[in-house]
Amino acid sequence: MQIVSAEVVVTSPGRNFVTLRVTTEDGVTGLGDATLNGRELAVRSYLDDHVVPLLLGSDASRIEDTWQYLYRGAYWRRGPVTMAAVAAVDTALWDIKAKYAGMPLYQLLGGACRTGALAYGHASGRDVPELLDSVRAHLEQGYRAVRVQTGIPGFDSVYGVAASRAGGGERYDYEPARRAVGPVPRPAVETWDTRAYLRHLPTVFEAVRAEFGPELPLLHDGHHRMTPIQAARLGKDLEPYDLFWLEDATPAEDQAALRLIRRHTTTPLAIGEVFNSVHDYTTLLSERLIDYVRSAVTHAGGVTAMRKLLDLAAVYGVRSGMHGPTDISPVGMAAALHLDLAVHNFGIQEYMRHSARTLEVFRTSYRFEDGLLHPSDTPGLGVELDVGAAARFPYQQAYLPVSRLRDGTVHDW
Ligand code: CS2
Ligand code: MG
Repeated sequence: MQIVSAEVVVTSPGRNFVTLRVTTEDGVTGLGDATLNGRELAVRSYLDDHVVPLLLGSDASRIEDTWQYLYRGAYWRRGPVTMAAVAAVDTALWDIKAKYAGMPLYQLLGGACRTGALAYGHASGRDVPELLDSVRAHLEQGYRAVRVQTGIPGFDSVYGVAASRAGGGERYDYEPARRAVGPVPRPAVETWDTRAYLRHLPTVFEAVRAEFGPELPLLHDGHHRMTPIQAARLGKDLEPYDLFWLEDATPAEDQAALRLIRRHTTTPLAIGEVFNSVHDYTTLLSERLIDYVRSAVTHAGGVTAMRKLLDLAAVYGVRSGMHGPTDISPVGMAAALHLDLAVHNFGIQEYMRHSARTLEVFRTSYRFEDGLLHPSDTPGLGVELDVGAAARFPYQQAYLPVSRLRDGTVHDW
């Protein structure tokens, strides 16, 4: 199972993606997602300049050993660029192993624990009536759980809120990365005020529960914008609306801060989309300060590392809620779905559908039916990359926005 080639494909079919394609001497190929929103070319360089040369001639079947070689062997470990690169190699090797075995990846991971993975989609509106329409549209598309984000009176643009209904139709697509334009391209700047947000949000959930009743699982993303005491207050204020989770209430690299939030509220907490290692979670898990782990295969070191993280989470009764916005490519999404099926402590899977253009480049076989996602039984991950189609969409520089308070101070976005 010797690796004879590995190439990094950067493509922009509507948004940027970085994909690693590894080929063995038998012509079997494996794919890994290495997309890091707004920093794509740094991962491409890490792979092209430092990882691909090490892969050539090595044995594709040695997945754990390759992971340790790239992680421990580099001496400089962790960090989003490194771990996205390691993740891509790891995922590609699992894809290859499953193809050699003639099995869908979830079978190699122990087989299915459930019939499908409950998915949530992103409902949003610039105001409450538009949000209610968006929730309705998601239910019509088959979603059985929705994330709720709205505009705040007095603010032009708020995290998680689509600027308009795409094409005037029923889709409400939210894509935070924006194409950089101008002679010195810079990220867009958004204005933020946490107090205005804290006042407004409970009224939004009141309206959504009044319209859709108590059953529908509702989620919300605070996107790292609160202090611990503000998050504690929001968690308490939202208790009557029975959230499935409140995500990223604080910038959680300060793990101990979660003790304060936890002391004050029973609203379930989800954290970790920007983490890239199990070590980012040790206090959060061992002290049971969170309920859901938000890491993605793409950013946390691949299938190998994600499986270990979820197994550790299971010891503390914490469940999965893998990150799945459009910046997780269809390859990263497929890898997540195989794990979703195979781990016992699955919670929910975020699923923002990719655009038709993206799906021209990535030929997927997973399905979304009755609110559940299903990886296919195709051997491997079940995704193929059309390299010719990818070449038609060259990389376009794009950045996530930056937040500033009204006085100009940079704030967490
Ligand atoms: C988000 C993402 O899906 C989520 O929960 O927080 O949309 C996030 O903003 C992007 O992945 C950033 O790249
Ligand atoms: Mg999030």
